[in-house]
Amino acid sequence: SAKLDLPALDRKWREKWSSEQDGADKKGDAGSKYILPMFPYPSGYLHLGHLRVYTIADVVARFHTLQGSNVILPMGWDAFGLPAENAAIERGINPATWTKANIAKMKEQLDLMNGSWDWSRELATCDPDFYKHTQKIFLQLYEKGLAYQDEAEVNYDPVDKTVLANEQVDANGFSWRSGAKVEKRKLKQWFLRISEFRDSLLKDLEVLGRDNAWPERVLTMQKNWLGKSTGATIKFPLLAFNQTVNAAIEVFTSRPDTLFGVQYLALASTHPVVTDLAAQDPELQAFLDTLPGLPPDSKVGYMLPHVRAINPLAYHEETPEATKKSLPVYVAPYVIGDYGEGAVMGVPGHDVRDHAFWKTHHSDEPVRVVLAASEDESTTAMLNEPYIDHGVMTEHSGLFKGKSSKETGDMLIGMLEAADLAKPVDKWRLRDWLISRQRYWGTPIPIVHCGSCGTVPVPDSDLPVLLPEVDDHWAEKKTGNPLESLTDWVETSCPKCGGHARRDTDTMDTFVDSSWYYMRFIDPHNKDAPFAMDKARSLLPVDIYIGGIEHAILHLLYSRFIYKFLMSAGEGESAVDAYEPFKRLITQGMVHGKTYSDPSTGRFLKPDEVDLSDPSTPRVASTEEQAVVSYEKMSKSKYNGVDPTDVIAQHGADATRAHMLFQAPVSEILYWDGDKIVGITRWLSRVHELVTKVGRISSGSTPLEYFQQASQKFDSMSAEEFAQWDADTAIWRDVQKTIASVTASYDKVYALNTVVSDLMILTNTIATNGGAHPAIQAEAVSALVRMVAPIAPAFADECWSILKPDGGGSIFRGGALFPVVDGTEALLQPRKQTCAVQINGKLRFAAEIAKPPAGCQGEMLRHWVVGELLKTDEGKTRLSCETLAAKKVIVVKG
Ligand code: ANZ
Ligand code: ZN
Repeated sequence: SAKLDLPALDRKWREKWSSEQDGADKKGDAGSKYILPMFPYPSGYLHLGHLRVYTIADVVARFHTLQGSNVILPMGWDAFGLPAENAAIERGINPATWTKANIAKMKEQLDLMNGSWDWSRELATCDPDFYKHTQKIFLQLYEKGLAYQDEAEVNYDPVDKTVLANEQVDANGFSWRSGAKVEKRKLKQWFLRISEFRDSLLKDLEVLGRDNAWPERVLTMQKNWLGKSTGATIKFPLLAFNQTVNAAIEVFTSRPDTLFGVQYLALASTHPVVTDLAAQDPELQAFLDTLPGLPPDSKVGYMLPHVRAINPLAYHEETPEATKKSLPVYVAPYVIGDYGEGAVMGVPGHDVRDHAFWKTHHSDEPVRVVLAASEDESTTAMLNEPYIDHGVMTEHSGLFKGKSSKETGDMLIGMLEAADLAKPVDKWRLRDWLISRQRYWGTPIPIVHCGSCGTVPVPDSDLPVLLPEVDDHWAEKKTGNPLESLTDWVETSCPKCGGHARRDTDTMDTFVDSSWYYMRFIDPHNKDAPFAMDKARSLLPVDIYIGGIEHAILHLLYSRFIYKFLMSAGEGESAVDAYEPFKRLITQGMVHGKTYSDPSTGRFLKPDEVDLSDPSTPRVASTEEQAVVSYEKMSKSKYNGVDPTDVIAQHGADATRAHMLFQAPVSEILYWDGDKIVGITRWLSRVHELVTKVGRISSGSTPLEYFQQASQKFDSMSAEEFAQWDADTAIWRDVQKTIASVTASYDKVYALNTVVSDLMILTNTIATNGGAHPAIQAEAVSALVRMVAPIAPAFADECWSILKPDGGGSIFRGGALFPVVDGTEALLQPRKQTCAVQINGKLRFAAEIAKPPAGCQGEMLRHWVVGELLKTDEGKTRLSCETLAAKKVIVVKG
């Protein structure tokens, strides 16, 4: 047959799809399915990583369409953010222009991949129609006390007079743009009170863990980020020679059982006691000045000269002497300022960081061990490693010696609590969400500041607060946040008193936009509200969410928070549902590219530096040495990037899609080797040959009816009829098996690579069983085409048009066309009968064999029986071909 021109099929069918009327669809009745890949940032070009996630999403969506679901598969743009602002500054244009042009380009590229995107729902977060509602959601949070202002530290560039994002500060603490040493400054910033939702954010992870709905890895990361830690705060009274120091320092510990082993205290550099003392201690101040830019695990420390602390257990007379000694107090950067109490009790014997710190500052003093795995372990040895597990208390623990450490911890807290020296508490690692950005390209915060009324929300009727337009030279003139210097925009009147007021000049973190965009997709044109609640109730949550593991923490956590807030609003305490935005989460792996390097220098080779004249042994062109081939993350510096539009232009979108899926399970790294696509093209050509061969044959009856009839005359089949039946069932058994496995792979396990391999095997079965009844072959090919369709949609529609010339157009608009297992299974099994085997007149065994057809007689029957016996377990062990060949075989019928 003529060579299959896959790119031409793409064009032909894309045109048909876009010209077909939506109304012509046969709607399935399997309910709605909302399938969503994480929306892209419009960087301006589509890479293979994009292509991978969007292929997975489209394949899953098309599968559900073919199963009769009303599928929602929207696409939009995560269009605000720093990269656009930077790119625009670099190019001397404004971010809006740059972003819009990128969206147009990427939309074109996305359309090349044969995706079934519902563009009628398209949105861009930088569009006022969208961010008006981002502002509304902010104000709803504000009303409930969940958006508030507080002081927070920012990176400040004193030359550009601007706040920098963390990514704009290099590893040594210098500004990426001005090169100035970045300062830490305290500024009033907006926060969202995500901490209010931490209990349900933690508890509902359990729901997401059921049936592997979310990957285990993501659940663990979410859990760690929330970081609930159970323990106690403990007071250490101070022996201070300085009046200004507080009477006690409080620490948070998760291991009160180690209290006997405390050998020092350590304070964060921002601890109030440190701040107080630094005012009178220039040496301490000098130490503090060296801290910025130090790695967080640095073990430097400064011992406060005039302060010592007392272990609260010292007041108990049974406490061992060692524990009664007063303790040095350090300032140490390994203590985090805003975790717990910003202070730790240092236990070198049982904590890794404390151990390292102690060894640095007290290398000649012993480490005290107060618990061990068992009671009789020596506790005096100089340990090289701390014992960090729970266990049994040892001799340094006074009265508690021999008790379990867990029990001891509880008892110690109880004891100290009675003396007001401790309190059991939970601490969370989760901080409130700082959303203020001192940047132009984001959603303006809809607040005005009035001298007499304070912070005033912009009234609903004045929304959106539009981002003021800037010209292409906006970035040349000013440094800093351009919003601050746009006087016309900043100066406004107070909505409350009408007096003079100033707009808030911060914009929101783009994670705010992406925390709710998936909700907007279900009601994208709603003018009054972010979305209608009844639509949300029927179409949310998202059934399947697909995206990169890099979003495993922040994006998903913020989305879960905002979803819980919006969906539970109004229901208050009575809300019992676990409100979760994404029922199922698939995290796709990265795409790595084929990379060549020079074995002698290790340098990556450019395409024209590689000699590929023998593709099996690539060589360094200049030296003819064999080049080293590896797969690496695609990047410009490794010359291993692949432009998906080139691949699609050459091989067609369908083959590209099938290849992407076939090469690796969705969650694993895909090692991209474009040379291998030809294997896929060959397979699709074989499918196409089968389609043209069976053409428009119709069986007139369903396979079920066909095999039912065959079953009725099974006992009287002639040998020829039986041979026919055998070929027919061989194909149909495989079709049935493949339908079951492929459906499960598409639907439950997302094993899309095995979908492709299963379908390849079925193709082979059909091609090698050319003797089957043409109608059965045709049915098998039809099922094959419908199973291939989600992966290779244009190709499948082409095949469908050959099989069903007046079937009403696209396979995807015909309702529930995905094949289902049809109940033939029992009919496809040959009838069995018991066959007793005698050898030399003695009964040796009996086995179940397939019943021979009626027309099978004489020599043919002997062959049949022997052949069937040799397929059975007993036959395999008790008979051998040689015995059978040597002896006379007599078949006694019945
Ligand atoms: C003494 C101790 C002994 C500790 C021991 C651990 C093991 P999680 O579970 O992550 O909450 N810690 C407390 N506040 C800190 C701060 N601001 N910066 C750095 N570390 C801090 O960790 C709780 C433990 O982290 C606490 O328990 C404390 O060290 C330390 F064998 O107290 B522990
Ligand atoms: Zn006012």
